[in-house]
Amino acid sequence: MNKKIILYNGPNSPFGRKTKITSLVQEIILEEKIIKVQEANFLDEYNPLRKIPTLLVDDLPIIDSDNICIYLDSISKKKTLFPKNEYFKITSMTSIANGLMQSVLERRMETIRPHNEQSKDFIKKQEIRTIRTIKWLENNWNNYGDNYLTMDQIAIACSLEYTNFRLNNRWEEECPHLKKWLINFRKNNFMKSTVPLESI
Ligand SMILES: N[C@@H](CCC(=O)N[C@@H](CS)C(=O)NCC(=O)O)C(=O)O
Repeated sequence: MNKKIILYNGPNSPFGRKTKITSLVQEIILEEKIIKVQEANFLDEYNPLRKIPTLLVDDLPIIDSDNICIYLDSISKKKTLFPKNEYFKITSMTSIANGLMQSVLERRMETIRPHNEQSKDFIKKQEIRTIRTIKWLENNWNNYGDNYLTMDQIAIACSLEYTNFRLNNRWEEECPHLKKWLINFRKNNFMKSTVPLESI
């Protein structure tokens, strides 16, 4: 019997976007529920961290976007997003993209705190890490022109678009390869249909 899969997601989460895209690409039917995570007391029963994305497979919670993507990939009949010969390259690049998302998110959370409580040093640190990471990807990520879709491509695209959405796209001036790659990757329907809701 088919399992009932619910994806608890947010309107703008880059981690959530990764999982939604994985479900679309891997053609997994699930119910997506967009929630306000701060008010989602019910989620604590499944995920004490109260974070999105959280996946529920019948009664089994799957926590963290990476585990959710691995799960969705594992039950799909489509080609894997984690081919064995490149597995650790793909997961490491995905972790870098996750860190980029986290940095942009933490900076954003700091900037919406009351002015007198904000730490300029903290904000600066996140901005430096963000720019350093994107430049590193420009120089070290060799996936341009690859016709086989892998998890790191999805994660990197989500992290760069989240940077543009919450910070700015100034990195594009110094990272021409990454910019060109993203412009092309954005043409995929799974990218177009998952743009952060607040940015529309
Ligand atoms: N490592 C987690 C990070 C998830 C995460 O940080 N989600 C944010 C939204 S983008 C969240 O739920 N924040 C709620 C909170 O911290 O209260 C993953 O990959 O799923």
